[in-house]
Amino acid sequence: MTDMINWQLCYIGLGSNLEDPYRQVSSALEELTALPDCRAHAHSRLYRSDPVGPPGQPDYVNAVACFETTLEPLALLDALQAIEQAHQRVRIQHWGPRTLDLDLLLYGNQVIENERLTVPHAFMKERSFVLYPLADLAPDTRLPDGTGLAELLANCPQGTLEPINR
Ligand code: A4P
Ligand code: MG
Repeated sequence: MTDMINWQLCYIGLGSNLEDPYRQVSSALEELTALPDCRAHAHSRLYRSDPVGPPGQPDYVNAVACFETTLEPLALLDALQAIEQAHQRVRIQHWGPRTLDLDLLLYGNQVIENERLTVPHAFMKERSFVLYPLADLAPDTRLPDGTGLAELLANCPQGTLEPINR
């Protein structure tokens, strides 16, 4: 029988710069694999990155995960925010330090604009700590507007972003 369920391929950006960021990101990757109605998980290498935003913050650890899901976008956001909460994320400051940040980068080929969700993620086109991990996973990615990842990478130097070898 044909699989009538609508599986959507989604990409999640993970970031942490507090309380053992490598451990925060590693365990969040595990927790993503345990989400209901999701399958075929993969993730990038973990990267160390300089903080974007207010100065004086610790370095970040960033990664990108992908999986297929039948969760609707807002249900997926709820699930991501529940994982953030479980990491006792404290929202002190916009773009400030955080124990775990999970951003929905891409959801299939959809463009989503509502009060809780902007997809593709608003800043993903200009953030090396999103684009390079994404290239580990899916170098041929195209955004819904047709922009190719290769073109975005060409305009976004890797700079000091570096994969972590552990
Ligand atoms: N929201 C809207 N669209 C989305 C989406 N696509 N994914 C809404 C997730 N959430 C989305 O987010 C505020 C609200 O955004 C959510 O309630 C959701 O409804 P937040 O994570 O609580 O706020 P924030 O993180 O302070 O702001 P923002 O704009 O999400 O910041 P970013 O873009 O997440 O950036 N530097 C390095 N090196 N590495 C990092 O990972 N991260 C940030 C945060 C800053 N500097 C960084 C890094
Ligand atoms: Mg965020």
